[in-house]
Amino acid sequence: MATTRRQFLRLSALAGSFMAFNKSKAVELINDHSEKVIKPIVISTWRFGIQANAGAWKILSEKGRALDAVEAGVKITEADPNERSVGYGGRPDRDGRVTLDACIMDEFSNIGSVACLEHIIHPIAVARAVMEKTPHAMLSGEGALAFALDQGFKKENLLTKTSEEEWKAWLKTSEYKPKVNIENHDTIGMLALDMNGNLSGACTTSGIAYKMHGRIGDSPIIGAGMYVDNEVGAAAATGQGEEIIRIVGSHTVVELMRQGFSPEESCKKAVERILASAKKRNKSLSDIQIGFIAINKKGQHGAFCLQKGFNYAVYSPEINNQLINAKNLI
Ligand code: SD4
Repeated sequence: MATTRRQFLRLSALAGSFMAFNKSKAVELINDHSEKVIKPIVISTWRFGIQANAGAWKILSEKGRALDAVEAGVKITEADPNERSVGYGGRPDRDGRVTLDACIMDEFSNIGSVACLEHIIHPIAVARAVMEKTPHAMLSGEGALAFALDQGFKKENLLTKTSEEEWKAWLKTSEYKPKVNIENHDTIGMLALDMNGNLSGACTTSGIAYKMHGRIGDSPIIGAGMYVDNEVGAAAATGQGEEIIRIVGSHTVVELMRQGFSPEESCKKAVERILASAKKRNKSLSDIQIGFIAINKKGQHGAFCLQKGFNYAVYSPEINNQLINAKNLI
């Protein structure tokens, strides 16, 4: 009942601002008396989310912490050389260097992140070490690598033969035109709600293929690539980082859930905002993808994307690790 009352009070406060809230949504919220919480639950981006979710589920189903689950889950994708967009085997930048971005956030709003990190197979674990062992939130480039080595992480070559050959072929034209849903689907974002009702999230990527060296996407930026508010919900993003950063995408999704919108509606509104912003700048988004995933405190989940082709994996007591196609805007 407490939640419902709080929602009602929030609605009353928002009523003055009819721009911010529509009436039918308010009615729907006031009628939402369900106290049912679906937990544990883990969701993650793209088809590789299935394998990653399975790893996270082992921890969640044994009453483990969401933070441990999301770290363990995305590590599976990071270590897989056949996933050409995350960690080991990821496509390099235009100089042939595999540079990794990752961030992690827990239920206490502890945050850790690494950007443009090279040679470390598990950037998410380095991000967690930044969170737990330094007074900082983000480390980048050489500093991040030095910190990782100091923490005992092993220096490795992450450029696989396949990635190197493809990059050399790309160099012949050096045409920078990422293919929607192929070179572009470069990120695993994972969100979990554990048996204690706590949320955490992780996000890790090799970024956009053949990017400029030093380019950092949305994925290591807390609030852009991923965000958790243990009172409300969590969100993660995938797709063209430059557009996601512009609206601080994942934070926007969480704030929309705070206003009472469902996870899917919140993701949709964030995608709409990106499209509206591009229109103002006369920029076409026809050749890029944007996707958001979100869960709220009740364990409800949702996603939305700019164009067809984005899916996400859900593992909960109700859904046995399945891929769901997100709805698209254009
Ligand atoms: C980036 N958002 O570096 C990442 C890439 C990605 O699907 O997720 N692509 O911009």
